[in-house]
Amino acid sequence: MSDVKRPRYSAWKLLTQGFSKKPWPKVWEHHELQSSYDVVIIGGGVHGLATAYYLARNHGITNVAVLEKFYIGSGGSGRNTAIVRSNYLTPEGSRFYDRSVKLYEHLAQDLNFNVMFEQRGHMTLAHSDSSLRTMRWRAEVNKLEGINSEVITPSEIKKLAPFLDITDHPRYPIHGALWHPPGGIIRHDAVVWGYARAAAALGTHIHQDTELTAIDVDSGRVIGVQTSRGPIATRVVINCTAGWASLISAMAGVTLPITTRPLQAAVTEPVKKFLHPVIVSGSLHTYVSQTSRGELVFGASVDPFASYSTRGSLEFTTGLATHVLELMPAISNMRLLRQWAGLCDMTPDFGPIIGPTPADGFYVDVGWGTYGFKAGPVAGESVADMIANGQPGRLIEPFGLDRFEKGTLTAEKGAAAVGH
Ligand code: PYC
Repeated sequence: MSDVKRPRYSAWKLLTQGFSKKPWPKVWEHHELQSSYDVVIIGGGVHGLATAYYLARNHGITNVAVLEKFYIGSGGSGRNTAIVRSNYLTPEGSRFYDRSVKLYEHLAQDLNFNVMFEQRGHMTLAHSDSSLRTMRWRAEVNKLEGINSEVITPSEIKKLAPFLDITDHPRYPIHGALWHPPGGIIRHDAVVWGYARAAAALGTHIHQDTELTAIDVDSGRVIGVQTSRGPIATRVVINCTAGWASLISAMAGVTLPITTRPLQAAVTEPVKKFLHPVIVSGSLHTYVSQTSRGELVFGASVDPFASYSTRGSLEFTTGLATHVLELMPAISNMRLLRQWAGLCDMTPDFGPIIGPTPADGFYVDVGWGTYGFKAGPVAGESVADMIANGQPGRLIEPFGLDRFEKGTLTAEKGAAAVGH
C-alpha cells in the first residue's frame, strides 16, 4: 500500500490554514467533461464514489467519470440513518456485509478522513418466541461466518440499555435480543466526502450537476452516454444509483425487478447521552440510535406504496411516535426537529442486484432497498474487481441479475432493520 497516492493533510497544515486568511484549498477540482472515459459511473453516492476509488487504488483504472445529477451524497447516501452492521440471515448476506464492516473499520485510516465510525453495538429486540427463534437462527449463521453475534437475555439487555423495560408490563414484552457488538453508526456524509476526496486525488473526475439523459447502445453493446453537459464515449457504464436504478437501466434496454418505495426517518432535539447501542424492534417497526450530538435518530419500515416522493408525512410521524413510546415512554416530551425520506429500490428477495446485464458493457450495482449505505465499501470494492477482472467475484456472485431467471433468489429476511 505504500505506493498508493493519497491526499495528505497534516494536523499542522490544518491548523495554519485555519488561522490564515487564505481560502481553503478545493478538495477536488472541477473538470470539463471529457469526450471519452474508460469507465462512466452513474451516481455520486457512496457506491459510485467507492467504486471509483477502488478502481483507481486497487486496479490503477483512473480515466473514470462519476456523474451526479445534483451534488454528491444528495440521494440515499445522505438520507439513511447511518447504521452499519452485518448480522444478516443468509450466509451470502452475512459474509458480504461483514466485508463492508471490516472496510468501514479501517476507512478513516485508509482515506485519511475522519468518518466517525462508532461501533457501539446493534441490538435487535425479540418480543415473541417466534422472533427469538429467528434471532437464534441469525446468530448461528453469523457465527459460522465468523461474525460476532449472539442472543442475549433480558437482564443482559438491561445492562446494555438500562432505560428499556424488561418486565412483563409493556404490551410487547422483551423476550431477548440479537446482540451484534461490531454494529454501530457512522457519519454518512463524511463517508461520501472521504471517498470523493480520495478518488479525485487518484484521478477520478467527479461531475456534479450532470444528469444522464441517455445510454447509447449499438448492436447490444454500450458505446457511450448522453448527459446534460454533452455526450461521452465509453464502453463501460456502471449504474450505481438508488431510487432511479430502474429508470436508468431502462435507458440501456435493461428491465429490473425493482419497485421504488420511500423510507422515512426523523430526528429529535439533542439531549444528554443515555443511549449507547443501536436499538431495533421489528414488532414495533422502529429503530433508534443517539448521535454523538445527542439527537435521537428514528426510522421505520418503508412506506407501503411505490412512490418517488422524498417528503415526510404526518402519518409516519404519528405511527412512529406511537411505536417509539411503547418502547421508551420516558421520551414523550422530546421534540422532533426534522423528518425526511429516502428512496429505496426494493427487489423481490431483499437482495441487491450487482453484476453484468444483457447490454454488453452495462453493469448494475442497484436494488439496495434499505441496506445500501452499509454496503457501500464492499460494493465499491467488488464492482471495481469485477470491472478489472471481467467477472463477478465470490462475494457478489449470488446477487446477479440472472438469479431472477434461474430462480436462485436469496431470501434475505434479515435485510431491513424492520418490516420484513
Ligand atoms: O438494515 O440496519 C438496517 C437499516 C437501518 C435503517 C434501514 N435499514
